[in-house]
Amino acid sequence: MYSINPENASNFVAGVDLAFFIILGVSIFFLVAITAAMIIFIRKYNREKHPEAIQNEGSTKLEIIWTVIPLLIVLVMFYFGWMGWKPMKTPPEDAMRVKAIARMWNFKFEYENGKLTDSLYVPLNQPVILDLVALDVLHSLYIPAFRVKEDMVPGNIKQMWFIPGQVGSYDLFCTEYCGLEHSYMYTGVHVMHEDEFDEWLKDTTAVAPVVAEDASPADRGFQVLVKNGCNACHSSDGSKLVGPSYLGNWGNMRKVTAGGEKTEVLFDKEYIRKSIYDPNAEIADGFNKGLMLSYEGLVSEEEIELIIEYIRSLNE
Ligand code: HEC
Ligand SMILES: [Cu+2]
Repeated sequence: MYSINPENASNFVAGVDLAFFIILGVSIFFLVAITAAMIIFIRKYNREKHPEAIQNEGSTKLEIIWTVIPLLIVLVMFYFGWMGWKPMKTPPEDAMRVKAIARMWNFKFEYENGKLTDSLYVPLNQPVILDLVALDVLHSLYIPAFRVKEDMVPGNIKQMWFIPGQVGSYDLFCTEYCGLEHSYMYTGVHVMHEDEFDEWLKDTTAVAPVVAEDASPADRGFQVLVKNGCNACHSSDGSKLVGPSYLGNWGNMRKVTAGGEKTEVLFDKEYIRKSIYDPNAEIADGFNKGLMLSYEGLVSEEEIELIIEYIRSLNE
């Protein structure tokens, strides 16, 4: 149904590369031609040979030539660019859908059965539509090997689609500067054979973090923090990142701003729970509002218990 060149990583490679090489070819041609004309003119019309300058009062013929020829060239460029770009905007109806969720500073991919992963997995030769969700600021999802790139705009879910054409792993990263740890928004897309992919998709345990069953609650709590990308903004050694460190606050009084007023609250279970589900209700002193988003629905009550065990263990 969908034809694909097996040499290509996606169905868009041929179209984008054709436009790219045509534009590159035109540019190289003019670079050489203009440089050569300059050198020839310097030799031919220099002062020794032409002591008197000649004034040309215009030439309609020349004006038409240098308007029409460039116009034709840019129209050729436009045509190939358009032909490479247009199919990107018309995804097929029967494509598989994956939700790509970006937040400072990681990607999450959610499949139709609820499976959640850090990197993208897709089946070979099957069209895939990504619904692009940005939770906080502008991000942009870029898969260079597939020749696809699209901005991710908060409050405006855009789509991107492609048909992977070759089994393998390719780079996938954020290409819109989105803050301090933008460069960490770097992961991959893994193209698998269809039967392999179906097996993988069914198995919802395969990507659960590898933590030993008998690990202590604190260790499991740390894994929850890793899994959710919390450590991009919070350290465990007392250093100040985007948010406060986990270290040294447990059981103390915390200066916060709540409802516009400065107060103090006890740094306890309830405060941690509230900080995760409703981060902007009480803003820790010295930090900014609006950077941390609620993890309600992403981090469960049980996982919060484990996080609390971890934060508490830092005091020991
Ligand atoms: C984009 C950066 C960012 C990410 C990601 C982030 N946070 Fe935060 N967090 C902040 C900032 C900034 C504050 C301070 C402002 C506030 O209180 O809302 C904060 C505050 C907190 C506090 C209160 C700390 C204190 O000392 O008062 C806790 C607890 C917390 N975050 C836990 C988490 C957990 C757990 C996660 C992951 C599930 C997480 N954060 C992800 C930025 C982030
Ligand atoms: Cu980003």
